[in-house]
Amino acid sequence: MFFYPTRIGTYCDMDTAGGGWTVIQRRQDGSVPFNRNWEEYKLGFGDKKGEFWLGNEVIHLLTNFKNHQLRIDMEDWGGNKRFALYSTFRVSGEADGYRLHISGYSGTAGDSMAHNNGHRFSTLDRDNDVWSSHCSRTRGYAGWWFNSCTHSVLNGRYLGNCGSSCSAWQGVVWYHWKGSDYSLKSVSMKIRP
Ligand SMILES: [Ca+2]
Repeated sequence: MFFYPTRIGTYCDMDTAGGGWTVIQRRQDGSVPFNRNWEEYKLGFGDKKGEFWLGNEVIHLLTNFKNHQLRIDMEDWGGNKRFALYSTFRVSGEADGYRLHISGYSGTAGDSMAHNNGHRFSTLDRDNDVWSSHCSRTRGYAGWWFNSCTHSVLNGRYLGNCGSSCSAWQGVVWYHWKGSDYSLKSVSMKIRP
């Protein structure tokens, strides 16, 4: 039995692509704010039946315990669905800033995570990105593995259906599918050994 040091428990997805996925993030209605500090992203927040972030510490422990893949499912406001699958996904420990190690893209959404590979996690109260500004504060106060603030910001603000005229880079952004001015209707991130 694996001990999960997270506030919210885990949610298992048995339906998507063979099942057996542990969901680590979900956005779907804007009911949970994602403009959270380092400690909140570390321990997790939200509601496992709704919107949540599982927590960097448990994501680190799971992905260091065993090699994992990451799948990201997204939907736009027209009901179109795309996904991105990464064959390798690992998050290092807090001492290393929960650094992201990701590779092996396949899928239909485009690769908006390659740019984040090798970078530490940043939050509104911690600037670990390599850009001169504080990416979290200029990208919807998201917690994310920012490099120079692009190309994915899945923990940005839930802006709703603003079409292609949302405030640039503020929403739930996956650049290689919808660009920087579109905020997705729903997204979920899930991992599997
Ligand atoms: Ca910076």
